Parts: sequence; structure tokens; C-alpha cells
Amino acid sequence: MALERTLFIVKPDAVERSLIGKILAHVEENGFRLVEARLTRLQREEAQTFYAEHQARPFFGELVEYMTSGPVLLTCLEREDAVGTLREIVGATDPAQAAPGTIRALFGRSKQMNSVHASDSAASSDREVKLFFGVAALSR
Ligand code: 3AN
Repeated sequence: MALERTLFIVKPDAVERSLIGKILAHVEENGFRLVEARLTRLQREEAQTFYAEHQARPFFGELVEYMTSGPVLLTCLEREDAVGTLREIVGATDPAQAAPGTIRALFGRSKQMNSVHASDSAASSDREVKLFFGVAALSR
């Protein structure tokens, strides 16, 4: 299977609790290579664009507030079958439902403060990597 790239974000609740090292160690131990990384605080417009598909959901306003509430670590990760494998080790949206040993089961606090984001398909991964790192990051 070919190498694939995907977007991975360490969200404000995890950055605030100094979990970046533990979370990156977990993904690296699972065969991912970090190809891009940037610690930043998202602008409101960036968070709205990033989560545009959730615009109509009741939690959209709160989600944007939360994602702009503190620094996030934006990363692009690479490995074979990156999108599917990362979703598996990240776990379900709700940490209470996430399989034992997954990142959200280990570190997540709630459906909103679930510590990390992982792209949910090859199409969204392309869109999200381009949004934060530019088109060159898709294939360098
Ligand atoms: P996932 O990140 O697991 O793909 P999505 O795409 O359904 O989940 O939701 C995007 C983000 O919106 C989640 N990571 C979470 O932070 C937030 N979210 C999803 N469902 C809820 C909810 N019921 N209440 C509050 N926030 C939510």
C-alpha cells in the first residue's frame, strides 16, 4: 500500500495539559512520521473554515470558541494507510465510547474536548492538509 498523508491536530485541552509529547510519542510508536508541524492559535475564520461541514450543527458556535481558546499543534503525518490507521488509534468522537488504549480514551475529556482531530477520509485529509500547510505538503 502507498504512503499517505493526513492532518492531525492536538487540540487546546491537550496542549493546555502538556500532553503534546505523550500524544506524538503514541502516533510515532504506531508507525507515523511527522512531516509538518506548527504550534499556533487558530483565528476564528480559520476554525470556521476548517469545521465548515458542521456549520448547521447545534454545537458549531461552541466548537469554534473551543478551538480558538488556546494554542493547537497542527501536524501532517505520513504512513501507509494513514487516514484509516490514525482514525483507529484516535478512537470514537466521545471519549467515553472510545476503545481502550485509543488516544481519546486515554486523554479525552468530553465530546468537545476530545484532545485530537484526525481527518475522516482521503478527501477531507487533502482539503485539511492544504488548508493549513499548502498544496506542496500533500506530496513532498
Ligand atoms: P470526529 O472528530 O470524531 O470526526 P466529528 O467530525 O463528528 O467527529 O465532529 C467534529 C468535532 O466536533 C469533534 N471532534 C468534537 O470536538 C465536536 N463534536 C462532535 N460532536 C459533538 C457534540 N455532540 N457536542 C459537542 N461537540 C461535538
